[in-house]
Amino acid sequence: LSLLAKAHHGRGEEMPYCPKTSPLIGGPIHVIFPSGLTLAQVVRKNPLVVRGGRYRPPDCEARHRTAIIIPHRNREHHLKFLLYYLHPFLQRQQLNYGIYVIHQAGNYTFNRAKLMNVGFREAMREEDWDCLFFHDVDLIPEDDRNTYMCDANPKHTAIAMDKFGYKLPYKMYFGGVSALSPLHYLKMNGFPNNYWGWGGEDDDIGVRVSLGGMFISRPSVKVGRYKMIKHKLDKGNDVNPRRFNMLAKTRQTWKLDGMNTVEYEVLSRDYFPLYTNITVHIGTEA
Ligand code: UDH
Repeated sequence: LSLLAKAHHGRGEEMPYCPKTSPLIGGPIHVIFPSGLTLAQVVRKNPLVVRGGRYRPPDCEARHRTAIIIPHRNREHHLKFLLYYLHPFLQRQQLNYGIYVIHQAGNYTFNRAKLMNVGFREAMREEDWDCLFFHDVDLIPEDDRNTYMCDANPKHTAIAMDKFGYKLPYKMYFGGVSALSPLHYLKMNGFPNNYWGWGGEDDDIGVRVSLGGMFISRPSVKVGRYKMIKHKLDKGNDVNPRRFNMLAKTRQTWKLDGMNTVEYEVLSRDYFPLYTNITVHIGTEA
């Protein structure tokens, strides 16, 4: 393989590829939530991040292109802390990356998984990402060695959260943060569109991984550590009482509902300094 990457990035010069393991990775991160932190301060701390929350390493050609997809409504406070930690974290990993916040318009019941489908399509429309991280807004990674790149199989990275005592809560758990390549995503027909309200969709997604003929890959528990920003169940995201019935039928429904059937209307696309915001109308329960 040539040591020099082609100058397809438009910067006009050829640059060496970044090393396989970034020399900037430092290991554990001490996560605290500074009071009074503002988005403007986060912008100032990240001078190399450009419009829409995009970044590429300044002196080497990244080996990986990762999009972060964040489902969102009414959690600006959490988003600020996530951006505060995530931008430097991704930069230390020498990634070419972009951050997309998929904002559900209106007050109807929240639908996390459908927002991920929207994020997948809208992010891929802009760039040939080779990995997508589906990322809850309230989970802060606590170790740099948790690399935001894809594996040969769909990867679940939020395996050790503080709220579960830094252990996997159950073997098939696939919630919080996961990483799929476009090929993985399409093999499992994306995520379900019809889990409205809290719960079940993450387990459905876990089942889709195996129905799509794949396995769940995971980092070690030392590395896949996350701190959750404490909060209560949101208004408009009540526990979904149908989740167990729906989950029992994933095998019958996964090919009929997912990326091949997702319908939505983008209301706006804003290229903010730290992220691309896509506000979307995703409809209501059938
Ligand atoms: N989300 C929003 N807005 C909402 C609901 C959910 O942005 O109104 C997003 C956000 O990215 C969040 C994710 O969807 O991280 C998952 O939703 P969640 O945080 O409500 O789910 P989780 O299982 O928490 O993490 C459940 C909170 C229960 C609190 C119980 C207190 N003991």
